[in-house]
Amino acid sequence: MLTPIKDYPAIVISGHGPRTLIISDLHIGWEIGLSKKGIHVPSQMPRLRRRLIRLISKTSPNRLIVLGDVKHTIAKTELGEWRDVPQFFSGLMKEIRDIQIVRGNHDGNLEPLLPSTIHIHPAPGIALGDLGVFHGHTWPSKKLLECKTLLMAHVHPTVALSDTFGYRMVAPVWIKARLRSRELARIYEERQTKTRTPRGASVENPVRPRAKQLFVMPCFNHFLGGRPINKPSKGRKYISPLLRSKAVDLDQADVSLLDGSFLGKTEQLKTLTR
Ligand SMILES: [Mn+2]
Repeated sequence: MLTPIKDYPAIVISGHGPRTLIISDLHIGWEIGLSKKGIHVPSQMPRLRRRLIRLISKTSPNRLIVLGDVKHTIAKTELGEWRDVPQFFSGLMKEIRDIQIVRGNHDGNLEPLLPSTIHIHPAPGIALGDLGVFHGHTWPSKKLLECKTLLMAHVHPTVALSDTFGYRMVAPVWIKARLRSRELARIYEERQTKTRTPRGASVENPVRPRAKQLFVMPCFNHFLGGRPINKPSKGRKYISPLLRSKAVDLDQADVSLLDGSFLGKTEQLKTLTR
């Protein structure tokens, strides 16, 4: 069972294996990047950690999964991250022992910063029963397509609503979209042919996706902005191959705020922003 936690960008998975709390996109150290531009903000890590500890005591999970982008710099590691990332996790280990990470695009060279008990899974994701979870900057693994439901992060979805006075409200949202299994199968067969099969040979294992539904989760670091799902962004495509593909019906996706209120379909919400 999937239970989004009211007022938090977090979801609890129960009913199969350990009760699991999933969050994503911590981006620890984003404020370090700001200081290079002359904007000095104290480390926000302790506040992020306090918020997560509150969430853990509220939901009592047996396992925590961070769905990618633990730190903010991409390949290298900033000096401040050498301090903040280990401190974040050592504080957290006192609250919950089973912590796992699915690698995001910002998680290069993450291993030296983490306690050795934290397991890092590759970016194409892991299956938790019938739910496949992955970060979203790469395609999910073929195995994940056999899960009924997929959950990704990475795009930090928000909604932007503006009125005639020019005021604009931007809020993080959950997205629930339908997946077109046939289109998914076609894409994966094409990829399989390109990468492994010698030319002319038939595809050995046809892909039979069962995945019908995709959830896109909001970013845990509330100091960061996001991508308004309902705002056309001149020529800029989604930074996620799955969301860019025809396998996802994004216009007909359901959009909800963190408190659970359902706002409407993406297509309708496009008329409410400028
Ligand atoms: Mn990402």
